[in-house]
Amino acid sequence: MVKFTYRGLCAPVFTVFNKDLTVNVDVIPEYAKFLAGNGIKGVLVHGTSGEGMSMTVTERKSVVEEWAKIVKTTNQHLMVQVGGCPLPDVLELAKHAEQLGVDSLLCLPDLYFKPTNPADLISYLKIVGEAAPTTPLLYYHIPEWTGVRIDMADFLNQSVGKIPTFHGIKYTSNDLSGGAAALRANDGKYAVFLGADTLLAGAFTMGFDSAIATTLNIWPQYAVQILEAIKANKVEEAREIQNRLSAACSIVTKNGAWVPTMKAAMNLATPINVGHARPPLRNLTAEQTNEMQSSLRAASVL
Ligand SMILES: *[C@@H]1O[C@H](CO)[C@@H](O)[C@H](O)[C@H]1NC(C)=O
Ligand SMILES: CC(=O)N[C@H]1CO[C@H](CO)[C@@H](O)[C@@H]1O
Repeated sequence: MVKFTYRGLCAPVFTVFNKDLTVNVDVIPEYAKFLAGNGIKGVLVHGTSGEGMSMTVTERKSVVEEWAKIVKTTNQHLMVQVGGCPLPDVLELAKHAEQLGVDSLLCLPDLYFKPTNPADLISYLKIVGEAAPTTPLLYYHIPEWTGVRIDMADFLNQSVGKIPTFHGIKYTSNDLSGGAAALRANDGKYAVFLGADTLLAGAFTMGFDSAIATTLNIWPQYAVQILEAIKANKVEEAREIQNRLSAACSIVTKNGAWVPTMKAAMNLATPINVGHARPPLRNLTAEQTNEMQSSLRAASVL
């Protein structure tokens, strides 16, 4: 029986691209140490923030190899997203990750032949799980981007006993009611990682204990403080920090898509330069980046 005990915060790391948009793996050790130094005990590689779906299999492997090396030093939990490409590639990435000894796998649904009901999704994840039989597997629910709108509580209940390595989901949706139902599925035995930066305080209040949020790269202290405040029943404090973080998110995302704007914010706010996003994502103009910088300063988050 494959165990999965990791709970808490996990940073969905960006892939660092050079100026010519080739992958840069040399920054990874410094990036891992920066996060570890800020209290981040887990990382997710090749999620949405990591642009895994914009990379070749070879590139994805090279990034995972570097993270697998450095987490041996930083003792961070290493979760790797292996989906979002043709199933044979998904299986190859899952096997590769398992061989490197990563701590868990996260998997998107097929993005073209989408599952339309829990049974379809369970049979897909079963195939993925069989490719990495000793590594815990989680499903990546992000309906706004995948268009896969399967009810998570229903899916989780139906999945019980069907996929030996299956342990939970990343729940990226603003529907907290559906998230709370997912927490209660299977008598609360599955891990449910919230993936919504602006809902941390609300979700932690409702019983979530785990999150994978992009801003953990940029302002790791905020989510850490929100979680601690809720655990200590300091609701006002949690709300105040959440408001500051949510205000920062609206400034950052004002002039573009989530990933390129968040990468620009990371470059402004931290010593780590993650470069630009790959097409089809469009990065910001110099004027937009300057405006972001002055607005973040005015909001006292830079
Ligand atoms: C899932 O199972 C839990 C019990 O483990 C139950 O309370 C809940 O109603 C079920 N939800 C759905 C949507 O089937
Ligand atoms: C609009 C803009 O700033 N585009 C830039 C995005 O990033 C690439 C790669 O660094 C640049 O070449 C573009 O000029």
